[in-house]
Amino acid sequence: MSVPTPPGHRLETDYDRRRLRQWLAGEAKADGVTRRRLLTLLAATAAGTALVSPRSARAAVAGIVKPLPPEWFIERGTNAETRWEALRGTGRNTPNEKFFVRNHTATPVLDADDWRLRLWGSGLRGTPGEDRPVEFGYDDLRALPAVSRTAFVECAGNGRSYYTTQQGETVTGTAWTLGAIGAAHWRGVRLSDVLRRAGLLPHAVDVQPRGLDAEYVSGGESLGRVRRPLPLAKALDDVLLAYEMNGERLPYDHGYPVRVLVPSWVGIASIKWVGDIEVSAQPLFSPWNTTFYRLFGPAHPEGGSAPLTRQATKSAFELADGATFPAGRVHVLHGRSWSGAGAVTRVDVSTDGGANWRPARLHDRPRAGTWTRWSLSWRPEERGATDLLARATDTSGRTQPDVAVPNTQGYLFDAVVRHPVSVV
Ligand SMILES: Nc1nc2c(c(=O)[nH]1)N[C@H]1C(S)=C(S)[C@@H](COP(=O)(O)O)O[C@H]1N2
Ligand SMILES: [Mo]
Repeated sequence: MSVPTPPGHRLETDYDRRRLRQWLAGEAKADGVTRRRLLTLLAATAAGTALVSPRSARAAVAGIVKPLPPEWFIERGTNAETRWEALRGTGRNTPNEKFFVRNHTATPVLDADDWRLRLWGSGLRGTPGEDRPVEFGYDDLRALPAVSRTAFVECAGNGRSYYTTQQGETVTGTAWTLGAIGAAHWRGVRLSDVLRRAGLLPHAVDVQPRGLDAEYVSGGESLGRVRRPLPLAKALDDVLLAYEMNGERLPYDHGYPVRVLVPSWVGIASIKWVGDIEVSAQPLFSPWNTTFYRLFGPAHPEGGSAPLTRQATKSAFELADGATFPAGRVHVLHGRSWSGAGAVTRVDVSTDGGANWRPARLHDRPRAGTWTRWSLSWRPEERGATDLLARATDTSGRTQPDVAVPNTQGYLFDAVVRHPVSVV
């Protein structure tokens, strides 16, 4: 595999984009040029790149700031999926530059010095008045006790394309394979600490963080800014307001300056670029817990299931689709398995399309909220096409089924995935 050129050394257009971003982040000067104008330029250079060079067009989804080398990412509309083969040899956590990006619109390049987090609503004592607002600046958050947590962020639609390719179902949404997940070491403050400091009232039931990215338009209608209610019990349990990712300042694409991090839950709960949090004494609703992120279809209640919470159980090989293996030699297959319901403690692998299974060797101490790496050696003798399969079992007793129960929006695909390879 070729090594991607370091960011910023590739093309002049990259340099332009970077400079504009630095200005937007307050790191460079551009007197007399409005922010709006520069945002327009930033969008234009992203689009311009596509006209200049097909290679960098593949490497620049408009609206994502970081470089997206095609060796690491598959572009999917406004999103970038991590290639599993790019995780081979990385540690337990996903390097920030390889972490998938799921954007409803585009990454806003914000300035921590201007940023404020506003908490408001009927569930707060707060400041007298209807909205009872309380504000925290970036430095206010950094001054609170810091906590760290290792957790994956995974899109609820990760693996969606297998509903179609393995099960023949028609589903809507981004056709992810298995790369809409990453695990990281996050550092920030407890949401519970911030809520208590803001004057949380005992009758509060829901909190709703909202992003500072642009309003999301679907079918010609604006659904407003990305927001999704979180039950207070979860908000007080293990949720962070994160400002660091793997020891670095949170990258722009992953929510700079601050994102919500909701361990084990569907990725949509982990609101990036959080600007305000409504704290409510009444249950809250948004399109993201009504129209989206519920299960619809014949196997589910009329009107849909309850709003999605925990992620499914899944496994993936650190291999490209169609990878080739010379016959008559020993190969070591590597992969990872994870679950939103507990730690993965067992993984079984088949190298013959599901006929025979062997337990994989686990490389990590199983932990809830993140994945377990594993390996298995394989000496293929027969030349030709075969499928590799991996099946995880977690501490809650869940084992990946052969078939996932379908839903119209293709969420929570949990069946064992058939990974095609050939022996040559
Ligand atoms: N403000 C905001 N937060 C957001 C999103 C978004 O588009 N805007 N996408 C959500 C979805 S659907 C997912 S899966 C995760 C993806 O996080 P990542 O881009 O850091 O990988 O962010 C969530 N938080
Ligand atoms: Mo998502």
